[in-house]
Amino acid sequence: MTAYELAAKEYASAGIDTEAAINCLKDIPISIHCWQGDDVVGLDGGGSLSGGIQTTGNYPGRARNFEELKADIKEAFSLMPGKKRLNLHASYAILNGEQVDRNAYRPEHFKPWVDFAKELGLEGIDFNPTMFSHKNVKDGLTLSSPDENIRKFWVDHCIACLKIAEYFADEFNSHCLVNIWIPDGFKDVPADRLTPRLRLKGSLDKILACGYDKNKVVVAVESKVFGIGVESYTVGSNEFYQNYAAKNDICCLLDNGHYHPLEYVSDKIPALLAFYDKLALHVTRGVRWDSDHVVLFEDELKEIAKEIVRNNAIDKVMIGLDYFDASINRLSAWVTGQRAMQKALLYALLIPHGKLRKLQDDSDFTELMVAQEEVKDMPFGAVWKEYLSREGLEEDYLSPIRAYEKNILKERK
Ligand code: RNT
Ligand code: ZN
Repeated sequence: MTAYELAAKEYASAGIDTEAAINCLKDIPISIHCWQGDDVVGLDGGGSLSGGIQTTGNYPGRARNFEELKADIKEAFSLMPGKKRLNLHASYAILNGEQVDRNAYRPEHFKPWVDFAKELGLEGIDFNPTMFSHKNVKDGLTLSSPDENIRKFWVDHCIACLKIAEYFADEFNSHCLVNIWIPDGFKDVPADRLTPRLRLKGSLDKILACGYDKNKVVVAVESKVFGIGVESYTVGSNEFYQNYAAKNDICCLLDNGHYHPLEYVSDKIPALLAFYDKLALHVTRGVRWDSDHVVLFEDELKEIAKEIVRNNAIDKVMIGLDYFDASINRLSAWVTGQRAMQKALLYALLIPHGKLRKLQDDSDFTELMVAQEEVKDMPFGAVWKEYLSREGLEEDYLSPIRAYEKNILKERK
């Protein structure tokens, strides 16, 4: 018997069908962020990274242009199992020298990305207005700025993004998630916490009133607790966006780096599922702060995956990745995080949730604890390896990445 056959038998005796788990996993789409490849620099020359987010490290080989970024994405994606979507920021527009600002970007500026995503056989493209790294981020503010012209510029940018999103949805016959995140906030104690939020509310109202097609485009708002240099106050806080989303029938995006370190996004997922039929995630790994470390196969990631799987929310939760590490090989960072997400989903698919739920409902917390511990030493690794081989992949992704580094990345100075 192979290791997988033995594992399948052991899982079967615990009431788990490993074949069903593998078949389910391969169809769960993960939206992969383009910005791990170039340290969130973008291609539109908007300016150096701002907005209270930071990449640290100077590992050689950063993609410096569209061609290099495409080549790196192609190589990295070829080592990732499962269904993939591409998550683009507006700052990755292909302008080809045209003098056009972000408030006037058009679908054609993203056609090269559509062609590329089709070439890779991706399921779809997700999109993000880029309201940082740009001269119109005035005093750290965008959609909440007291300057009406600044607000208008970014409202127009978001509306342009919604049009581009409709184009993506049409091209792939798949929804496009448009995630609105702004860096707006203050370093020190504000004199007024309400008015900036009312201005943000007004800006969002204008964006949503543009008449986008809700069947094609899913709009989400991403809250945050603080950023570097904006420690004291964030306009787009969790309470603000959750209420805004609920009242305006849009979607919340939870980034698990955007809460206090002892708050768990895994617990927020079922709370929101009680009210929303769609929910989006930025899966990341914050170390002491929103540091955007590479996602690893860790406890909180497993809990996040469990909440998606055991609540039958695979079709409701849109999983996206959001991390950027410039201190290690960027392709390895990409693949490690994506595989960790897939591992966590597989792990969750191999848990006897029905049995555990019954123990909870019967208040048999003694057996529940024991049974949850037993899950941890089931032969998960053998099923993971089987899944990889069915996806035409090996466990070792570092060797091909090392070869790529030697042949391609080393040439980039
Ligand atoms: C910032 C947010 C945001 C960005 C990306 C680049 O804290 O997490 O999602 O990381 O949009
Ligand atoms: Zn995020």
